[in-house]
Amino acid sequence: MHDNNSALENDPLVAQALADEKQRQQTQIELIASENIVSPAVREALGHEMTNKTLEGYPGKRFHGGGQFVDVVEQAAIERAKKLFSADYCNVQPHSGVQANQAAFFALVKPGDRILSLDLAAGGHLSHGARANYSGRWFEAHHYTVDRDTGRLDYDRIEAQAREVQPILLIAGGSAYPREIDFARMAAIARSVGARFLVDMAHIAGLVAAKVHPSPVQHADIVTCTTTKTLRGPRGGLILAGSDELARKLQSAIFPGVQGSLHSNVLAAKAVCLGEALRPEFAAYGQWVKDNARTLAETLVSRGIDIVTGGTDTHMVLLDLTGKGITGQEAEQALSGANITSNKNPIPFDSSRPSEWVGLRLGTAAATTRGFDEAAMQQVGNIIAELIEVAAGRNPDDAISKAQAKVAEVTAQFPV
Ligand code: DSN
Repeated sequence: MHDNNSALENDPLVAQALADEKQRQQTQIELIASENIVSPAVREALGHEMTNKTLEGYPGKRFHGGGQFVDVVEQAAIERAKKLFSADYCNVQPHSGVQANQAAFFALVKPGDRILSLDLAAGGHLSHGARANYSGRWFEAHHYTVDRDTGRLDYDRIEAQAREVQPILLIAGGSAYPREIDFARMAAIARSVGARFLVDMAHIAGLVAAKVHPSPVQHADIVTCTTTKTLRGPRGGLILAGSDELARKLQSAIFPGVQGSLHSNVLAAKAVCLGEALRPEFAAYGQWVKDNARTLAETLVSRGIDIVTGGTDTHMVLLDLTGKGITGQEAEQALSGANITSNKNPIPFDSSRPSEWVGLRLGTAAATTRGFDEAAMQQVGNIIAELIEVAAGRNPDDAISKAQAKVAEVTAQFPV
């Protein structure tokens, strides 16, 4: 039941949903690759009265009065992000990763311009020119994909395609590519065709911050990311650049280009999360996230489950369930029955219908924040392998209740 001393006592519906969500997070294993568990300090900033403050503009140049304390947190977030990512430019106001990308487009391309980005099924992102997204309608979007055999980016082919397409903007990064990207090579490809180069490092920002993944900041014209995911911060976006060249365009692209007033409390929470990411413990956390993903991938492979690219260099493991004869949705449901949360995902060259996708995407950022160690990740991998066999009809249904009991054991060991 919800807490009767809560400020929400007059809204039992919301109070109960919040209490239930807290309990859900405690009793399940979170493996959605875009999720994490923020610190109490980030939550305190998010729930602060600073949320009451309306402001437009930038520190020292606001359109409303009373912004002196928001200026402090926004400036701190900017300075911390610049230090963390060795960037000369940072804008911390994007409300999301999609809006950060929108601002990058606003600064670099015009409607109708050609853009070249990673195909959605191969791990790209909706906001990089997918047909269902505004970016696919406003720009002439072309997509590169991965090698059919290895599942990895084939830079020679991307280069040949870039020569053919002659994009104004080349984009790297996305939501489901589990391997390191050669940002230097991608930048060289962009330069060779006179294109600008944008990297969306939303998923790997925390790994880049921890210096356990190469940084795109010195290679790209613009880097965007979310502060959620591996960076372990509030919901929101960032824009970074290795030089000040595009600073004026990017400032006006966010405001007044694609956003109005800022989210003051979120800026405070971003400053907190960036401060946390500057601490040495965060570098250790980043390495641990990667180690856990590798352990998870190795355990699954040892249980006969195919992994796209055969493994991972990041926090992410993408299962290919073709050989199991089940869809990602069926696997997601089987895992969910035992309190493991994941998401169905396309794999390269997959169907365009989500119900037919044969991928399941897993990520280790949230479980690592809880303290899951190698033994726990092996246990999780084995539980998942058993549940996939249930979904494939090769394990009895009571395997789900056995898996549930094992999940309860693991989650009790590592409280949120
Ligand atoms: N792009 C979505 C994901 O990766 O899950 C949300 O961040």
